[in-house]
Amino acid sequence: MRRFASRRVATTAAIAAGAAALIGVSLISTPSSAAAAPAAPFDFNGDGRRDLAIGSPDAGVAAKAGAGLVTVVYGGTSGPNTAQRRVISQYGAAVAGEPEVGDKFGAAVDSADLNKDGFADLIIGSPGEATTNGVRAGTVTFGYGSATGFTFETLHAIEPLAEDRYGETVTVADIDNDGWPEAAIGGPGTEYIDLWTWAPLENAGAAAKAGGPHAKRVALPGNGGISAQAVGAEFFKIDGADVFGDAGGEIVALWRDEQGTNPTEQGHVAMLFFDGAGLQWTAPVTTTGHTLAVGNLDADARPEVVVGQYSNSGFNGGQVTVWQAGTAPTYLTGARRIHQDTTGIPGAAEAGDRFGQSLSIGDADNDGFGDLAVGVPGEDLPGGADAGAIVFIYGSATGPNTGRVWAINQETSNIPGGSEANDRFGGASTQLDITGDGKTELSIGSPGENGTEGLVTTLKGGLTSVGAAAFGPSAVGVTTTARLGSVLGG
Ligand SMILES: [Ca+2]
Ligand SMILES: [Ca+2]
Ligand SMILES: [Ca+2]
Ligand SMILES: [Ca+2]
Repeated sequence: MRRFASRRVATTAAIAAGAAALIGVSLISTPSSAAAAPAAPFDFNGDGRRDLAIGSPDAGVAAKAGAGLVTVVYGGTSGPNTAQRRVISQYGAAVAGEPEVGDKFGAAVDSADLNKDGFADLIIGSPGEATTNGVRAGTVTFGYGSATGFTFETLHAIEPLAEDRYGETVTVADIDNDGWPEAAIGGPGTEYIDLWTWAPLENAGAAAKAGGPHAKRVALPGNGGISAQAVGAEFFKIDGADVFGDAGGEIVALWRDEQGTNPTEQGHVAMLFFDGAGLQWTAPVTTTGHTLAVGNLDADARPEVVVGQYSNSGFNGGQVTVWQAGTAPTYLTGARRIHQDTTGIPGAAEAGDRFGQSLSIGDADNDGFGDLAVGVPGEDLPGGADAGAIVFIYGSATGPNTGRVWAINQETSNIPGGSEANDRFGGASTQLDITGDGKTELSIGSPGENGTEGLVTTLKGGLTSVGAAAFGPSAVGVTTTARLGSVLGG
């Protein structure tokens, strides 16, 4: 595990810093257009249909292995429209920097209309990017949407350090409920989150709301005997949602520190919130887990927090834990665990299934209850080992309804392709209303399809396999090393 003696000083200094650190392209700000109605997340061209943002951090670009790229496929009336797309990388002049081996551009993607101009903006993490501070310090690129494409701005952490891997996890939430979303950026070598916003939290209510992005650093909370400075995350995930049900958003953080009693599994979940005067953390809950999703599975006032633990050491084959929003100090309660030996869940729990490696929440049938897609990319099928599957669990008034579950794989009728060894169908998923009809489509990544090519499969809202479609890298003009579907924004 890494430990940086300089971390304490750097973190303290950075909290006092407020200026955006810029590299490459010039700052872009459009305060005059801020009167437009904000676009929904992932609607980059503002046409009312969500668009797919697909990260390919392992893709080679300009002969640089693992430089990474992002493919945006715009939404159409019948699903993703592969004829209308943008391929984004550091090759060329549009995005600052150059493709370099291991940049991992696209390792994380998320979206919000950060500048409120009516077009959703794209947040892209490049955790492998070297900066003047060292290797794998990491950067984040904002792509500002428009009717015709994107303009880009690349930023790094306030005080980046080697091995921070800044940008390996990104999310959005309007944490101070002022109508301006905050973009939150973290990395597994950090003990902090940077919040980037057009409206500084300190200026709540002030007239000067534009002119960003501005950054503010927030240290992770200490936990028990572990000081905040000693928290060195082996991994780090963040997701934003209004877990408190009070209109302002919270940022849920899941991280694993290096001093737990079981270092390979010990992790923590805590939520960052704004109390009107400043940022606060809830008391961390100790947990195991590696993946995170937040969404409202029971249509009450507050979303659920779902953590996936896909290793074998907690429950053989993996499991997910669903928490209800609760009261102080942790604000989480009623942990419910679901795995493949749970009654109603298809399949059987087997070592290496990786149940919970990916999680997404949408509302496929538009009944108000969020629906949970659990990736099982290590599931063996007649077509081969690690062919992979999705277990789709509909929501209900009591949360995930294990009596209404659908197992989806490439042996399911109407699903394109066939299940083959190492396809890893379900390695990622996202649920977005791509067609604009109110029902979310389920898009599934198979990063191991045809070796390094990968595949993205989209099922129409409902949910139904009828009319399901899939595309690989050649259909969207990207390299056959893309492992398309490794990362799906949403
Ligand atoms: Ca769109
Ligand atoms: Ca925008
Ligand atoms: Ca805000
Ligand atoms: Ca539903």
